[in-house]
Amino acid sequence: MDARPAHSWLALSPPVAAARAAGRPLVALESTIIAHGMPYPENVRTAREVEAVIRGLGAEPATIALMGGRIRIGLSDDELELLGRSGQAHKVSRRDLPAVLASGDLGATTVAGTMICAALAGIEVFVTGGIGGVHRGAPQSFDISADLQELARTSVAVVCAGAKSILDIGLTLEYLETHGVPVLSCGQDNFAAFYTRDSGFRADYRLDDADAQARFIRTKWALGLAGGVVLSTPVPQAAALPREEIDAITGQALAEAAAQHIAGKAVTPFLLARIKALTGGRSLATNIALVKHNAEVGARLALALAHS
Ligand code: PSU
Ligand code: MN
Repeated sequence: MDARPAHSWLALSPPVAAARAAGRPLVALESTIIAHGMPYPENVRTAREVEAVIRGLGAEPATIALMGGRIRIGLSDDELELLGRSGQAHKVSRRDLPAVLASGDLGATTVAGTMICAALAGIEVFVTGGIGGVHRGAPQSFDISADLQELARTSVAVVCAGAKSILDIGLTLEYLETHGVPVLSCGQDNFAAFYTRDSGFRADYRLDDADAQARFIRTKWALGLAGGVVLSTPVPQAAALPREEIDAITGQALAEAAAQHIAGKAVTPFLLARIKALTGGRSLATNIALVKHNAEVGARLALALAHS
């Protein structure tokens, strides 16, 4: 039997197909943030607003999810709604992709899962909230997000607001360095820390200008250096949370996760939900603001890459 080509699983939405035909750049968006990262209905509303930000700047958003045994590149409003409210979507990283595609189940792709699908569809830029990373206590738990391995191997630029302080940001950056993943920062010297602007760790290179970011990325890939690039940009000042508050709440959420023996893929969604509850919902407003800002940076990068 001939092997079925990977691209035969892809299904482009009509707007994505039209944008591609017209030569308009695409920006991939993940769906775990919708299905597992935010509550309904804010998740669906945010997903639509993020898409609108990208369209407003002249690029086309392509939210990626698994539905009916296909890798869907671009979702309709009804499909975003289904993903956001069903509560049934699997969280799909590299490991889970074959199982969920073969079963035909609903799947929400993580950063790793979305990178794989974006690369298959030839999309170079992907906007998310925060990347997964090395969890605190990883020397004992071995909990290192598959996002980092994917960044090492799959050639997609990932725009994010850094990584959350639920992670060990220092070890996350060490891991990325070991695997040759460049960490660029836009707007400041340091890597961002999701709810707060400054992680206290320097990014590898600061490139504020989209054309300079595009030149960097093109140079990497032209050299045959496969793999991703992280582009970190801080949450807008007005939406940032105070660092002391988020540190204290993060500590409490981590202690609760340990006490309840939360493990594996449930860890990140558990911590996000607890942080939201412990901040009285303010972390959600911050999360929404930073994703929309990331979408602006990502759309500008996609436009710059298109004419580079
Ligand atoms: N960070 C967030 N919100 C999220 C995630 C990360 O601020 O929703 C999701 C992303 O999809 C990321 C995934 O790829 O969590 C990482 O999960 P894990 O730590 O299980 O690899
Ligand atoms: Mn994990």
